[in-house]
Amino acid sequence: MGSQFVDLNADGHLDYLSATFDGSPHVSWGGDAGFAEPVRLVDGAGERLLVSSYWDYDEEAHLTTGRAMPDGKPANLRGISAVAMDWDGDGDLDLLQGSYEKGHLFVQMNEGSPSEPRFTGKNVRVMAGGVPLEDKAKMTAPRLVDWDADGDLDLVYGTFGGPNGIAGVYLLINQGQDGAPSFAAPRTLLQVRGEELPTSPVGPVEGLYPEVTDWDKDGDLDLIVGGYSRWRAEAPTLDAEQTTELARLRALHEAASSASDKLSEAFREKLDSEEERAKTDEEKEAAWDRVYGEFKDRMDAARKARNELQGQIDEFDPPKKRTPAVWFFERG
Ligand SMILES: [Ca+2]
Ligand SMILES: [Ca+2]
Ligand SMILES: [Ca+2]
Ligand SMILES: [Ca+2]
Repeated sequence: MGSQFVDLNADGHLDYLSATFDGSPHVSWGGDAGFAEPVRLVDGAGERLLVSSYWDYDEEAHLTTGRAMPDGKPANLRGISAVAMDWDGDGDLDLLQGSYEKGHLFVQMNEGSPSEPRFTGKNVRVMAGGVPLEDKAKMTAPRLVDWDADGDLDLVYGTFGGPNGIAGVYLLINQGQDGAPSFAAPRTLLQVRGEELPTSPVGPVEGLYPEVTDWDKDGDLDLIVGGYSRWRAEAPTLDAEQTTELARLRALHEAASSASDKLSEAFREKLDSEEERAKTDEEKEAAWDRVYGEFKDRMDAARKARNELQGQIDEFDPPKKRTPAVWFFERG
């Protein structure tokens, strides 16, 4: 998430940088033939870059480590966004990582060269207004851009929101010197509460990822924000006949759901009993194929009948929806 096209190894080809829920930034190196398979970015010691918590593919478990933390202590903080920029102005790209939990930002310096990045393996906490940046709305998806056109990079970030906080996009103005950024306390660029459901996906209320660019080419920077909208289409006013029809559809839907559930149960029971008799993995697989083959058409038909009825009901009584989209916010 928080992905970026950037030439991370200064070879003239754009690379694709992205962090994921496994807790580490990944890069797809660009070349003449396009992009390579993504690989995890590593530090100078060859260890994967991360904040603290991560998914370990060998152990198949969520683990935490303090090795990259400023205080050396493991914490429940997973890096899910990453962006490269020259933080200290020495000509090579450094890395900013945002954590999902608590919405912190960490910077990790590159002590290699533009063409051979070598990251220190130690994260430094990003401060805002003299205190560590924290946002209870979770997730910081950062972007660095000269918002106030004074020649230095300012920081814009979006948050997740949801039940634990209000989602928004915030601005940290850089008040520091060249090569030593120092950010003021966050200013709100956009804040959404999502208390009332609109009748169309008019804007994002959750999981806000901002991009900053002069979209309408009028000379100032605007926001492009990806996220989720929660909405519900306006319910039509039903006459007596439609009200009766809705009740009839609901009864049919209930019956269809129950029939579909019973069929799934019967499938599961038969499968369990046949698998119990199977002695080898091959026999188990054959049992699955046999029982699934026996039930598949009927299960598909039952699901289809139920879904069609739901579609008819939705026209009378529109459901709540959560739609991902991208919105443009013009700078006022
Ligand atoms: Ca490159
Ligand atoms: Ca640098
Ligand atoms: Ca600036
Ligand atoms: Ca503009």
